[in-house]
Amino acid sequence: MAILDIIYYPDKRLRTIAKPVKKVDDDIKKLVDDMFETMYVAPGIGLAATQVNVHKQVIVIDVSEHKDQPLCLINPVIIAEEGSESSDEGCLSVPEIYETVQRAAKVTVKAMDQNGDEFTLQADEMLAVCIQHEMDHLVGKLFVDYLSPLKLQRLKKRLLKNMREEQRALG
Ligand code: GNR
Ligand code: NI
Repeated sequence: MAILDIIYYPDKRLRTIAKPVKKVDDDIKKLVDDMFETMYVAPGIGLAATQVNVHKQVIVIDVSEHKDQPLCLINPVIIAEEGSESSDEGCLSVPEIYETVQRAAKVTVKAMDQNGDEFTLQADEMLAVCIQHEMDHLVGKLFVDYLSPLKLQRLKKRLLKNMREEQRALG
């Protein structure tokens, strides 16, 4: 296994549209393993292939408390959604920034797992948020895209400040 490099906003590569996976072969299985390792090390509750600069429709998620419920979604499609809910979101590609985002409260998603088997999953709460957040990555969308222009401007200033502080800390 290997830990993959995560790319950071405003990197244009995060805007790439991911392509469907044609066949869940050994290369895809290795990608999934590496993405799980990268997500657990980060640590994060989800990771989209887009974030490691692989533009295929592959997502890994684990929202469990003990990090023992890995979930892989390949070529995911939302087939039903219900309600709406606001929650605070963060993103490994936008470090240390948390903002409130409104999304569907419940989603039903159809996807393939890491063995290429199709499954349907009903999700609510954190899992529903995470699935929608990760599926956005696959179409080049980030949670910051939902913010008002004023909030986005403030966020950019904060990011610049964080970057400068990090540079200073590195000497
Ligand atoms: O680790 C993550 N936490 C998180 C918190 C609230 C809403 C969404 C997320 S996903 C994020 C990992 C990530 O960036 N996935 O793309
Ligand atoms: Ni993210």
